[in-house]
Amino acid sequence: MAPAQGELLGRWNELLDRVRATVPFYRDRLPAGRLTSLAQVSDVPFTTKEDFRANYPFGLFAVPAEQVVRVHMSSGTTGRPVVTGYTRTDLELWSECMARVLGAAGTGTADVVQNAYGYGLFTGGFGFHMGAERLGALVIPTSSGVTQRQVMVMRDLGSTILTCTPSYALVLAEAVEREGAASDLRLRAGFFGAEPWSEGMRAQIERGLGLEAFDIYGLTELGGPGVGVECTHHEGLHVFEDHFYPEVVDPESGRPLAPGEEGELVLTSLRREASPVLRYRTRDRTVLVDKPCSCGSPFRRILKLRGRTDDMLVVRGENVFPSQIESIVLEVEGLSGNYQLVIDRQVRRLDSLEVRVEAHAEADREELGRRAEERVRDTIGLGVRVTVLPPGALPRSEGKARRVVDLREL
Ligand code: DLL
Repeated sequence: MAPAQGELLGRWNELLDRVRATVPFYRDRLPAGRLTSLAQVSDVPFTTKEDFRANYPFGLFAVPAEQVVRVHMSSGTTGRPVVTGYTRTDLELWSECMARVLGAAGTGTADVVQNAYGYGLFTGGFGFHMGAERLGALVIPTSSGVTQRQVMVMRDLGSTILTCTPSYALVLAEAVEREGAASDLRLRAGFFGAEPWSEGMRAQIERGLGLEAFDIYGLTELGGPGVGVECTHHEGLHVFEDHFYPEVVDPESGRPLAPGEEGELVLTSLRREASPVLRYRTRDRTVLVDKPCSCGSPFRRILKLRGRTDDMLVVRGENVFPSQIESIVLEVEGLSGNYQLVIDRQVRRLDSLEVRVEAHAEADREELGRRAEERVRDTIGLGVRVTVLPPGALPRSEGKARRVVDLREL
């Protein structure tokens, strides 16, 4: 059940007391006193990735080292990694959230969960593993990669649920097609997240693997996957509000936005013991929806994430998000979800954006490219070059895909 306002306020105050007593970083910056209404949450200072880096590795931990039983890390592309810790209770809470995630597709003891998220420092592998075990499903910990073996396992062991990044799901779909294995599969649902993906990509994955695709969101700073998941209506992700307090703010001013307005997601972990985090600026763009969902869940939704504020490309002064281009290009019949955006600045020192995208099969690639260019121009008013490549021409990813190649020397 989603907590009532009074209960939430109690949790906030308990959290504030706890971190003031245990984490010098929070003690020094939090306002004194207790909150008397949730409206005062916006007076609590934000926490950022830079704060995690500045307190690397254990500076933000709120329990003595003896109580920490696990850490996970995310490296990102630059700088010090983010470290997050778990007590035994944290692992329990996390596996409870992950069981709920998998429960969105009714996962149970009869299911065979093929977990192709990476095991290791990345939170994806272990998170899904614990959730599936908690539900009593059979877990196959394939981890990511070794694509041919994934297909073999899927077929021979009768996997019913697949968990991996959406870009890797596409790679698996291609492999299934290559091997003509589709009719031997028992897959019925998949949980895909860890990177932005569009509705067009969902359609390709569902078609290629014969399953219902659920979007799942989370991040290392908040303990990994399991912040929220779609229900079978697929109209946004329900945030587990008994564990996480979501807000959407204006990315520039930090001002809280009303439900329905698009901005940056800010998250607070209400219960984590080892690594609590208050008002974390996720840099992820979404909309908070406070209308009830027809599934009857008490938890509010965030709309499918639209990319990160720091992924925004500025091309000739226009703001463009890779996921926008992805959805537009995928509306062109015959193009696949394997794409890359290449930005360069050569001709008369103007930025150029080239979309490299693969065709599904033999096709008139020039004609497809022209159609995609037209559609991008009509939708966002930006002139781009679309180069359509034969199937298999672009690099494949086993985890998060690298979508943007920036060749500008800025
Ligand atoms: O990606 C945790 C995770 C694992 C989520 C497995 C879902 C499934 P990080 O490596 O710390 O953690 O990356 C977190 O990935 O801030 C988003 O930018 C992005 N991201 C995660 N889930 C989604 C999603 C894991 N469903 C960062 N849609 C986040 C869009 C997502 N972006």
